[in-house]
Amino acid sequence: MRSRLRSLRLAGLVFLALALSACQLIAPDVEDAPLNSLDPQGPFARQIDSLFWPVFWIAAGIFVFVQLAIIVAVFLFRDRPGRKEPKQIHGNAKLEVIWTVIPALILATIAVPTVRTVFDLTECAPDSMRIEVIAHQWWFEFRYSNIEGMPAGAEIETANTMVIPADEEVCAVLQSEDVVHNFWVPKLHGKRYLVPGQENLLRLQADEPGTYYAHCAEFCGLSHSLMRAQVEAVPREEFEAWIARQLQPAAIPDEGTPAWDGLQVFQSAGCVQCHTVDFEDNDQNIPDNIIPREAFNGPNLTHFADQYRTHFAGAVLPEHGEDFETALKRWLADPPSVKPGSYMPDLGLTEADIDNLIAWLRTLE
Ligand code: HEC
Ligand SMILES: [Cu+2]
Repeated sequence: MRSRLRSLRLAGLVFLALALSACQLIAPDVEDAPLNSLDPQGPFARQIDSLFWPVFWIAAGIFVFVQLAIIVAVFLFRDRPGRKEPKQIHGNAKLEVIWTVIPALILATIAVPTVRTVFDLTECAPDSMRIEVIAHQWWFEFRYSNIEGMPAGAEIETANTMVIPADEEVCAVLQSEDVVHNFWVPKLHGKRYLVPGQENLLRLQADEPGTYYAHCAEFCGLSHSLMRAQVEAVPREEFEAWIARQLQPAAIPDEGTPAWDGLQVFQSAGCVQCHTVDFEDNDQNIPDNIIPREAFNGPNLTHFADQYRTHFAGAVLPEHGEDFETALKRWLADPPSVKPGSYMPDLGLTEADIDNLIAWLRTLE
């Protein structure tokens, strides 16, 4: 008896610890991962929310009713000395009909708004801005083309931060380059899969400017838990200014500066096999990428130091409280030690190489 009580208490403690660690993720003061799906900040998330609560309360009501009925039955009909067997109701047609019809009615009531919401959220508004979201192990890429203010044929590629205009519908066109991933921005919408060879649509809209956190929500390999992103909603003018900045090529640093040395390291250490930087004039001392970039696609670094690109490496660096430069040093020195399995290898860079690379990466605004 005593040992049973003890193991029961232990199980209770383990459960409590798990429950509390889950709350960590949604506690408002944990800047690291404010992934609260009960705090809608846009019309689509609100649509899901206003479906969730009625269904939740109906389910909660049924739960309480069933539990009470069980408790009452256990006490009223428990076996006592001299008690006869209670009346059996097996095969009672009236009762069978009642307890089939009531659940059917409840389910039908829930089904109507559910189906309506599901269909509503499937298709984007025809005039909404389309932004491609491409999942990679373990980071999200965002591509912009055919957007007002962009010349025909121009394309913007960025990573980790998806910049959108606030208070406007954006249609995220979801794709994957490798395995199945899932793009989840809890405050703006529910989860949706990114599937290789298929396009899925996700409607996103934020009421107010702000940063909305995202996370890959499908286990996709070793560093799945380190695959995050941010949606940065900004006022319309700022969005247009951002587009204009992104269309600018990178400047080539002055010779003899640390940034210039950093660019030399970038070209000689193999970085160009996986990373693109779009320069003003590709002939100027800049070799063509040796391997066609489709062979291995790493984040486009042209605007690595953009003001909205506050995080890198799947938006997990810098870690909470760490400064950007320290994190970047750590990353360049040994990526797989930060993200297990990372496709960016340890390239055996010297400390001087890393310092110069950082000096150059800082110029890529
Ligand atoms: C074999 C391919 C490969 C090579 C070579 C490579 N990288 Fe990377 N790099 C990647 C991948 C993939 C990522 C994304 C990793 C992640 O987030 O999981 C990345 C991420 C980065 C990032 C963060 C970018 C962001 O916005 O998240 C920087 C900066 C970077 N690499 C710089 C370099 C430099 C400098 C070199 C050369 C010294 C280099 N890389 C060599 C594949 C490569
Ligand atoms: Cu993933």
